[in-house]
Amino acid sequence: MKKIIMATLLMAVVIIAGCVSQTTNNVAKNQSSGNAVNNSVPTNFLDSDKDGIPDNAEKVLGTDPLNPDTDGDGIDDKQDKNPVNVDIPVPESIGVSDFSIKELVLENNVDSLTGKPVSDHLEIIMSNNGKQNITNFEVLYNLTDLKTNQEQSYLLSLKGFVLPAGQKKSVHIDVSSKPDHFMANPNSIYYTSTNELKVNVLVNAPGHQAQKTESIKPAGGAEVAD
Ligand SMILES: [Ca+2]
Ligand SMILES: [Ca+2]
Ligand SMILES: [Ca+2]
Repeated sequence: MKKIIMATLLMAVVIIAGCVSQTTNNVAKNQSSGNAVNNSVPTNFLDSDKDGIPDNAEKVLGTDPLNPDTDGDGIDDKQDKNPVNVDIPVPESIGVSDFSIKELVLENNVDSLTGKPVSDHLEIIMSNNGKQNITNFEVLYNLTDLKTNQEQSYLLSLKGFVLPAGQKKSVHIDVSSKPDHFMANPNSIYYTSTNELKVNVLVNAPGHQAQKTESIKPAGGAEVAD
């Protein structure tokens, strides 16, 4: 039922956006017969990630305006019947048991260098107990709103992330572009819900035993650090 509602909502938003876009084009055509032509796209109809859904419609749908494939399952938002849920099977990687998840930090995050508070985000602290650096990580995480039972899931490839041999290091999933930070959907329930959330995480790395954990984010929303 959720899928049907989501698909219908998506279709309605896209149709409305399409009509408005057509109207905008017509205005531009009409203007072209005059002296002045304004080719700039009104802010309301910007489609930053070019997935066919305007940024403001993505906010209504709960998808990411800067990511054409919000949930990372390989199907772009406009074609995806369930754009905030990974619909493909994600098997657990198997192999050497050399890395572990030390902690899943969901709020009151702290900058590891300065010790100062930073905005709430999903942070996975991992440890490599082996003698080889580990790369090519992939993270699947599920968010469940424990009041409404709404669920979302996202698959992220941690390109460029290295977990050095014998060391501990954090992966940050947020809206920052710093090193070791990976893109979160700013319109996900992590940021939009103020209810208690359950977060499940699966971390895969080819040739290494997958690691899983879960934790609860207390009610109150994602606070921005001062
Ligand atoms: Ca878009
Ligand atoms: Ca998008
Ligand atoms: Ca998708």
